[in-house]
Amino acid sequence: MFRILGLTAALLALVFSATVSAAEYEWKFALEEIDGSVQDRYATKFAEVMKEETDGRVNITIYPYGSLGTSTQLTELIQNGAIQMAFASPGHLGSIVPEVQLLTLHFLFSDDSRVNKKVLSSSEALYGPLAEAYRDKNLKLVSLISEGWMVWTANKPLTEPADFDGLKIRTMVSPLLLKEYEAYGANPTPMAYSEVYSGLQLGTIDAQVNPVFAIEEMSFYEQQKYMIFPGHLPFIASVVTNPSFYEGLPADIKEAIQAARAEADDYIFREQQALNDKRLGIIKEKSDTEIIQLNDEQRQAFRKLAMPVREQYKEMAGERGARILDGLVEDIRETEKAMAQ
Ligand code: 6CS
Repeated sequence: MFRILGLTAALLALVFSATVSAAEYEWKFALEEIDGSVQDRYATKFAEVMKEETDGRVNITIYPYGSLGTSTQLTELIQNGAIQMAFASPGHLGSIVPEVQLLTLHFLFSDDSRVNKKVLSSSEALYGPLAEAYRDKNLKLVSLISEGWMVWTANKPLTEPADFDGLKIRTMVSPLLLKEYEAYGANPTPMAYSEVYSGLQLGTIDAQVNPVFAIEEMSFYEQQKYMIFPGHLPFIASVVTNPSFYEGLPADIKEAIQAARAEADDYIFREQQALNDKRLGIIKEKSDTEIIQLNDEQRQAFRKLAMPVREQYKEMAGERGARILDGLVEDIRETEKAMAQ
């Protein structure tokens, strides 16, 4: 009898505590990266601000890479409403939303990260027609952020296009990425993020490209002798949600999402720079990786080969894609001008 009462009390306590602690909204936020990554830091800040802004009515649980699937699978979970928020990098999402591939074009963004931050948070081309393209695939674009400059890693120096001849460089899976590296003469090999380390180890790929923090946390540097900084593009990621889910939310929760997004965007702009710097220090300390910074002349040789890929983008992304590209080029130019004053 006492045992039964004890059990009932325990069950009641569980139910009671669950009821007391349960927020009105429980959301799942899935990442394409592991604990401690830029996406993890962004989602943690976003969740904190949501909690504050809504007095605890929204509770967000973060699911790091590996717990719910590959990037493409996370996007599918958003599309069918199984989870509420996720990161979707253009390098993977381009297979579903062809227009977003412009965010992987080489030498499109400014060399000034402040300009890119401003453009990514507010460009009309991105939050107008690009967001429409997301909407057509049952995705709502919440935000776009930079996670730091993309860096090539390889077992030989890559300082001129001829160095790419036949190089098996791993790319994310969007089809335009193949064109981008074929333009340099490489043999690009798309694969999931989780397979890159073993691909380098087994020699199925020779090289890969990612921001510094990722090269450190995924240990890619252990398998590569060189890190080459071409300054060809920042790694951009989008934050997405499900459009029907979003539309069904009350106005104050939607406002909280906008506030959380703005605060997390500002926070991550500073945080990713500090994290990338810190992780470069760790790589230098733990390995004898050789660091190469391309000079203007070297960059120019790659830029020349990269420019015609914009036409291939327009073929893949159609009239709307072409409009987004023209609008984005204009927004970057205008922001550079405004910031130079
Ligand atoms: O290379 C990739 O596939 C991944 N890289 C980063 C830095 N984040 C997510 C993405 O899936």
